[in-house]
Amino acid sequence: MNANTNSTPNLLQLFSFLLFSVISSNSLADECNIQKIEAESAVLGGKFTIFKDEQTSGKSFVSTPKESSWSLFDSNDNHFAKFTIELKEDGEYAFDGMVFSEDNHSDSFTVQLNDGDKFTWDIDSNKAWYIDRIGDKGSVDPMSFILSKGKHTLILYRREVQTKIDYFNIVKLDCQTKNML
Ligand SMILES: [Ca+2]
Repeated sequence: MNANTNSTPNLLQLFSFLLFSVISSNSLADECNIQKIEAESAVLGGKFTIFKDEQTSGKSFVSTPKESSWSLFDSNDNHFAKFTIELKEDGEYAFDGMVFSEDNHSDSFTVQLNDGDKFTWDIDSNKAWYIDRIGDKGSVDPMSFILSKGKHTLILYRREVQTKIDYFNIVKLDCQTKNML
């Protein structure tokens, strides 16, 4: 005879769960990866080199070799990985890099998007591959960019030697669809 005494709480729990699910799915729909770009597909200049690693995406990553001086804080235009990306629509975008740093002497790139100011992208020196959204150590980190449909250029310059990148995802922050890949 007590079989129905818990029916009201159960319905409330179910309703709460469904409401949470709807809110969660809506927030997820606000952001999506629209393109994955392998670092090894970049146009490389100077000391930037493709390294083979079976554990990485495409079995390769990009970095600069160890040198006598680890600190090259002045961005060096001769050493770069240049990506040309093409966006299908206007929007707000971010760039998520799969990166690796062995220590705090190998944990940053200098970044330039199109003709914008160069900035320092600092990553965690945690000796593990992880995703880090591109940001400016000196101001906004992570960053997003309002970009128009069409071609754009993203350049990573050498700043600290041996900072590694496997690939990056272009993320559309105002994404309303999951089927843009
Ligand atoms: Ca790769």
